[in-house]
Amino acid sequence: MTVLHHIPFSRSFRILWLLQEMGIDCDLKYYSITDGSLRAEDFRAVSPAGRVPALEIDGITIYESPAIVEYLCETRPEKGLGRFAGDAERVAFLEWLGFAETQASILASLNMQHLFMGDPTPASPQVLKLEAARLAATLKAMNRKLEGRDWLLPSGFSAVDCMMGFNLFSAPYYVRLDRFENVVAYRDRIMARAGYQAARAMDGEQQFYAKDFYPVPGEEG
Ligand SMILES: N[C@@H](CCC(=O)N[C@@H](CS)C(=O)NCC(=O)O)C(=O)O
Repeated sequence: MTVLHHIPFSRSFRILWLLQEMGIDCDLKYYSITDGSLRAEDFRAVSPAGRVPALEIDGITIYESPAIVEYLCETRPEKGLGRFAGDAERVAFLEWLGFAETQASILASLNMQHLFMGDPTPASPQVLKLEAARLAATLKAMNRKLEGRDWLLPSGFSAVDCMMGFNLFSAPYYVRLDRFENVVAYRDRIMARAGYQAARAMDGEQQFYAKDFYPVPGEEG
């Protein structure tokens, strides 16, 4: 049986979504960022850094979302969601796999500072401003790349859309998306996909965000 170690609305959603796009059934094993379950010894045996996602499939366990994505694409080439060595889009595919984590690491930093830090160590407004600007820069780059395209790769939907697309559901808590019109249209296309909708139905309630938007302190107006 395929088992995805999962936290709703976290990076493990990328894998849940890709599995749905590929038509692979999975069981979900749920964790929480705050209840210590990621620090348990038995989970460390699954994911050494105590992070999700981790995926049990084909008799092995894999952690790190880009590695899982690459493995699923390579072992299921008939699904058409990978771009392999020799393919004209191989380099772009690899770049987006890396870019997804560049962008997600900024989101993780903003999440940490806005949601999980507090008294007695409130986050620095300067750092929050810098991180929001860095996130906006990644969205601007995406917006440019999406000009005249439906999906990140010119040939059509691929696994990198699951990697990058996931980030677009956290980014709007920190940066207004409306100035990135290609990104907004892309996000709408994502939400219309049956695979995305099936994954969302399985995902579970998000427990991170209590507000719709987290402005830079002092720039609330
Ligand atoms: N590069 C890893 C990052 C995984 C990661 O940091 N996941 C977060 C959830 S989005 C997590 O498990 N955080 C728990 C923690 O930081 O303690 C991947 O893409 O799989």
